[in-house]
Amino acid sequence: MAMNRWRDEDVLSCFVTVTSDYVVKPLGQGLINQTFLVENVDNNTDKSANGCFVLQCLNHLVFTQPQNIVDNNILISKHLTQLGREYPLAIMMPKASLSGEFLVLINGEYWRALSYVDNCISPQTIDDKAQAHQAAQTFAQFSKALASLSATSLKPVIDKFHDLPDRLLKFSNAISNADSTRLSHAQSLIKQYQLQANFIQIVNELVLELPQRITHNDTKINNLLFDKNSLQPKAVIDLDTCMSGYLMHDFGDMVRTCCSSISEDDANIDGMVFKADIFESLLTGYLSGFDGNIEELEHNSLLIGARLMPFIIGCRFLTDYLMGDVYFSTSYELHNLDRAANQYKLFQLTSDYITKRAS
Ligand code: GN1
Ligand code: MG
Repeated sequence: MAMNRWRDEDVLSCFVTVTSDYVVKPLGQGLINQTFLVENVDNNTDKSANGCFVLQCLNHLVFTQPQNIVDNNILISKHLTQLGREYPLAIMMPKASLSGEFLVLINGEYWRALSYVDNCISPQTIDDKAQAHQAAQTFAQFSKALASLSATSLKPVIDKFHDLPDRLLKFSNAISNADSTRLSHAQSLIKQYQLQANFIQIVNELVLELPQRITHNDTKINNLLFDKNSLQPKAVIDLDTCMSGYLMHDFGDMVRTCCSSISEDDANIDGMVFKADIFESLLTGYLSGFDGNIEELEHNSLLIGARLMPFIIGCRFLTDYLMGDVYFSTSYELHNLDRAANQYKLFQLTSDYITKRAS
């Protein structure tokens, strides 16, 4: 998807003086915001040094207070910068508009710009244990670096984002209000989710004790950049949902996106296999990134988090299907239903593996 011509002009002219020097291309795979790379057509090889940057249109139906995202980003990037060599990764710096603003409202839409890191890849899957170890270690380093910033200093961007009781309430409201065709298509999957009362209780009891941290909250593997040549981790990106949370959510989302043999969109779920070796590497990598700075309860919670994230996100896909696809981008009618079935299968496979591992 590309921006409309008029939009290119309107938006670009807030950030650069000669708009004809730049081209705008879609960037990344986000389901919520629209992200673009603004490339300087003056063909220099190092894009980051050549005035290239990332431009993002924030979905203000999802992020009802976009200013909070921007304020959080400023705080995080300042804090990480102050850490100097202690934080070894590249930092996504907010880029001000020509009039000095970090968020601009253009034709009813909110736009912001960020620095761009060139010569990187963001993988969709991880097949290699060493890379899994590195990826988990990198997300852990990110949270560890932010441990010296108070969790309450960040503004909440989406209320109750990974709150299970709240997601279940929304799920049950969606069931009550769904149209009959969608409800009948979803019926058997709804029953499966509803059968998990024991698991839900375990999570509800756990969160009463867990400490709040600054977490990333969207640790999909494609939210990490790796250097194209050295394949070393280069940056943690997509800080939109970075706020107060639990480490088990971050670890769980990594497992969710690295340990399934198929993507979250794949409807062929009979072929799904849980990658146990990748799971073990993620766990050791994550713990090593904290270098001992993790409480015992948090450590133990990681195994619950690995089951929780496919459960919660599957439940959100199913809720959205029942509501008529109002939240996640979809490209066909059953897309959210397929995603929900996929995530439920992953929840089952992860749970089976974790049970087997404990015995
Ligand atoms: C959304 O937009 P994206 O892809 O970064 C969602 C995440 C889900 C993910 C599922 C703000 O993230 O919570 O895990 O889709 N982000 C929001 O692919 O709802
Ligand atoms: Mg995201």
